[in-house]
Amino acid sequence: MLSRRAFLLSAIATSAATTLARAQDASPTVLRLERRNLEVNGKPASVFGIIQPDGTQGIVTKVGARFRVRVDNKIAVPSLIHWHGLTPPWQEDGVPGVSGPPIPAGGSADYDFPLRFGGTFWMHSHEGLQEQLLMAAPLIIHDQRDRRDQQEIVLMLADFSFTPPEQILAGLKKGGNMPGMGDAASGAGGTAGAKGASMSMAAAKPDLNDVTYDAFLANDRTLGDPEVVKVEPGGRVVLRIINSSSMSAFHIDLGELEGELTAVDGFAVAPVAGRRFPIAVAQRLDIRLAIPRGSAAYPVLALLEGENKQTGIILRPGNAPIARILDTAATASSALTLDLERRLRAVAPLEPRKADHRHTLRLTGNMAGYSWSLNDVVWTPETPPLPVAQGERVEILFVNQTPMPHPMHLHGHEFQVVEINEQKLSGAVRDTVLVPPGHRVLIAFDANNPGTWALHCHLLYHLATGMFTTLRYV
Ligand SMILES: [Cu+2]
Repeated sequence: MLSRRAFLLSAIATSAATTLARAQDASPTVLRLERRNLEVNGKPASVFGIIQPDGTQGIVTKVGARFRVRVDNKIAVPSLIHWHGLTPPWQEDGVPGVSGPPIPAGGSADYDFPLRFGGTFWMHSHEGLQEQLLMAAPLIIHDQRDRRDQQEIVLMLADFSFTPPEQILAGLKKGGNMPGMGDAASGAGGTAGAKGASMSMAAAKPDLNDVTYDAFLANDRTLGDPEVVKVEPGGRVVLRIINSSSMSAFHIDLGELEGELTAVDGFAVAPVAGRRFPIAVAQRLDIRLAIPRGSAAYPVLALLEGENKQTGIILRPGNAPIARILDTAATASSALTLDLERRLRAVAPLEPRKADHRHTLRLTGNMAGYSWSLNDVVWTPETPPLPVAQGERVEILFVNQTPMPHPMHLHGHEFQVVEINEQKLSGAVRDTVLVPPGHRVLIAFDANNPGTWALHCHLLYHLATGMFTTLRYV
């Protein structure tokens, strides 16, 4: 039996331990939704940010930890943040009107769930058009793949316009910015003549880049004043590239360096060596690089698909001289294809199993009014969710019947790409897949996270005008 003194000491120790545990419990990572100022093309720009009190953008954490976060809404309007690629309980998924109400101005919300897997993820507002104003940040989860001897470099890509997003959307609805669609009255770029020319090409060429942007940003900067990252000559680097653009896909161009793609959307793939890798909106790429022992600087560029615009950062070993790189390339890049997607092989594929259900989602749109849809249904909160049952292996077939590519994103579940144009494969596990015009992409996932989940095109103005649905199971 414990003496009274021993009992008291032990009780004090227990209570101290409990207090300590509570203190740790009681201190979630705080993320503030804030206004912040950037300089873009030499002009001031007011944008949003998701920032910790110490100035860190977003979060770096580790697998197995809990995602314990408090979001403080310090902007003047409601907002809600989605943890892109994570698998929280559905009420913490951050989609206004689907997972819960937005956080009012001045309000806050708490999140607490376990992190099942590591990798490169991101967070962004799912409220209105806030994502266009850069309400987005990295969400990096370290795991056993991370090595002490490699330098981690996050490269966040974004498209930027001085035109307010509501005005961009209004312009799109009037048909102004859409090549091959409607009049050019409100066009941010091009003359009526140029529009006429692109109209005649619309049938033959995919329609890319609905919106004409003022700048493309890499870690908030343009090539006029790029971020220069110090690297070790002979050192190892892992690039974590996040395409947080609202509407823009890129080709990553490593220039003289050959990289090794090791993960897409956070999930490991059998390594693919190369100098150029496509990245659709909302996707991520983890690319390993070996920095040579020379004395040259190495730009990592992102080339806008179908155009000659580019952005990027510079890797600088030692004091290597840095040459100015223009934000306009000599030639236009091509449209993104699924050539790489076809070659990707998941390191940890879904376990083989026959699907219980297959849903077909035709990607559809009415170009005249800039309204986008799934199976010709423009989503409203009354649209019935896709029926799914817990424990099922579910397949979703995306059939793109429009002349535009659509990056399709499923919330709350990782999926595997299992067929492209009726060709079976054990493709990448990921959360966002590109479906080019005329293509059919089949994904499979396990219904293991009950709730109501968003499934949508990640092009912001497509999502905002109806290319969205939900699935629900309990
Ligand atoms: Cu779309």
